[in-house]
Amino acid sequence: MKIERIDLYYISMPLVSPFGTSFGTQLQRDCLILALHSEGLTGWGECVATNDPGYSYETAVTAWHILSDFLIPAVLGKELNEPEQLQGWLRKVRGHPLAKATLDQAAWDITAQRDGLSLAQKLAQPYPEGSRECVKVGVSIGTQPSIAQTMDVIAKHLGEGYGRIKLKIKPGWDIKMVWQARNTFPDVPIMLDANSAYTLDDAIIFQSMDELDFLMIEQPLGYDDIYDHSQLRPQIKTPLCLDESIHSAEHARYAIALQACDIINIKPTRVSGWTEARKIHDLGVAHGLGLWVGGMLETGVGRAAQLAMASLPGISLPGDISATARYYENDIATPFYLNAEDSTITVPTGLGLGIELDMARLKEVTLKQESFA
Ligand code: OSB
Ligand code: MG
Repeated sequence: MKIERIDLYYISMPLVSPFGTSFGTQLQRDCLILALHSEGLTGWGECVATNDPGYSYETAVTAWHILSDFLIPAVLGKELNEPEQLQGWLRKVRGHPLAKATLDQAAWDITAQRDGLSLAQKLAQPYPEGSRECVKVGVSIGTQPSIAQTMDVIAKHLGEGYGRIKLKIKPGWDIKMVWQARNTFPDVPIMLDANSAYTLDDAIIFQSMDELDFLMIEQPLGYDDIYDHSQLRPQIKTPLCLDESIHSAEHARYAIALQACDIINIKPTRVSGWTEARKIHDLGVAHGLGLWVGGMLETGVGRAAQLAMASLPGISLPGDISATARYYENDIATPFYLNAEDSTITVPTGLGLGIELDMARLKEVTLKQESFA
């Protein structure tokens, strides 16, 4: 498939409620949407870099620059047979995994469509078990103005049918809040995400949570650290999960060698895409790690691709992949719904991502558009 044309959209969409983390609060989500055209088919990708460099050094603006000046020129006109070829073409560009993953997603989508497969089926080809029809999901709850409001938001999402809750923590918004959550909801699977807000000197804070039976603590230490996490892990009972500091299968290998984590949050977007995410999946399975698929408040475009990743057989824990209504009132693609009876979302079965873009809505939220041919 010759890569004939690529369209890039910079979009901005209002979130249904503000999302607070240790690096800031978001009311509006900026991201990029990419359309890759070949042989009458269109593959879609979403770049999850947002307007500020809080989670990653990449932003929607740096991703636009890296995509339009380097990555798109490196792939235009190339003959795409399988999506695994793509990373070789992008290798000259150091870093910028979120920008690279945008093209990677579109390449997986379009080749799955060509093969007459859903993205889940295409990703699952190496595994005799195949992919799952439904994936277990939970909801990630941002920091709230008060502990009482946090308990209300947890209760609301449990009422909607979510069976696993993730709470964002940061210094000053941790011990009291999480004790209250455990006391109020003694049987609910709860996990914590610090988004790199602590240092090794804070070990005592995590030790004070040892008896609270949390599923995991995600990325407590530096966004680029692996070593200090390996020092923290034997000091605490709660399983340790890495998010921010794993950018490749190589990083996963370092983390395994250092015994720095029990669990990896696989965000395909954070590791340059689905090819690399599957390598981490395989490595995690081989070493007995817990694995799950995280999110970045994706639109339906990114959400469909998260669901396909989460359908792979080694994914063992519920993902941060909630129903569309938890993020957007009016999305740019087919909405996803929660199966409330078992806290799952059904993986799309259509070709590729298996979604339909609402082009009118996409235009409405687009701030900037450019085509490359
Ligand atoms: O650390 O997992 C994270 C959202 C934005 C940036 C980072 C993270 C998150 C989430 C939300 O936790 C997950 C989701 O529901 O998409
Ligand atoms: Mg995280």
